[in-house]
Amino acid sequence: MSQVVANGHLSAKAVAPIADGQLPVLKLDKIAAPETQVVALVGDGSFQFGVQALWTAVRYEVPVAIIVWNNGGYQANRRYLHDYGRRAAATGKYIGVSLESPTIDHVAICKAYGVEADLEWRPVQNLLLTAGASYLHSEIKDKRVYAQVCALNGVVVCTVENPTIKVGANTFAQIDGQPLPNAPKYNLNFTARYNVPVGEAGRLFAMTDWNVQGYTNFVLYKTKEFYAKGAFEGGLKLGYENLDKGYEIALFGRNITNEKNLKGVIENYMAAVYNEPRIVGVSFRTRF
Ligand SMILES: Cc1ncc(C[n+]2csc(CCOP(=O)(O)OP(=O)(O)O)c2C)c(N)n1
Repeated sequence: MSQVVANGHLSAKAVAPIADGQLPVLKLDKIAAPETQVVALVGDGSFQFGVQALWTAVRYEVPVAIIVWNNGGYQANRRYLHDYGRRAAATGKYIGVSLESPTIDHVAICKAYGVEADLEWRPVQNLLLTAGASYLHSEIKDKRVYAQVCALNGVVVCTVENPTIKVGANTFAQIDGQPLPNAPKYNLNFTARYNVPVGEAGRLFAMTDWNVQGYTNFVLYKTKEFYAKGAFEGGLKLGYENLDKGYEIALFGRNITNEKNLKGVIENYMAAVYNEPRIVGVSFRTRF
């Protein structure tokens, strides 16, 4: 189930209190109904009124999506100013309603709060570029916490870089300062899609997608073996889509550069789990 929350500033006439659509309210909606997918559609002006809610959302891991409608100003107020006394209309000076010079970099704001950020750009017709970034810093802060390390029949089999202690036959590493396992430090995504219209409802398309993952540790302790850094994977899809009839046929490739990326480990056996090798295939998708 999904629910879209609009904030009422879609037209200049709908001057609902900004608070109705403010980010803190959305966050509360999500906490009250965790099974509901909450999406904030928020003007760039309104976004500024509750931007600090991003911090709370990240701290308490409240998953809301936020779409910022960016018209570079408080358009509703500009409209009022235009009508009010007609002075602004006569002079062309609309004071206090611009959000430009400096331009606000919303993606950078989100990154600063530790939120995932996405950017969509259509530089020319039929070409869509998207970029996404997320950053995550996790750190265990407790000198008293230890984790059992890779060992087979009492013999340590990997190269542990934390201080260790032995308790009976088992070896434990002190993991103070370590990041959480399987939590990439950052994720970068990039996609590009180009459409060539064919007739009324058809289009040929070419698309590519790329993902790069920052340092990812697969266990609780630090080793020379059990981590990945800068792993990347790319995909390619060439196809035809008919929007009227609702089908798509495509030739696709996954992991097209055939990267071998470590995805997980079986510690005691020093065994590695890798990603899928390059896959090339044909796909057909339709709607019923
Ligand atoms: C809490 C609160 N403060 C101030 C206002 C006055 N106000 C109404 S609309 C608006 C600007 C909204 O700007 P934006 O979200 O960018 O939407 P736009 O009008 O540009 O579409 C302001 C400041 C309000 N409605 N509520």
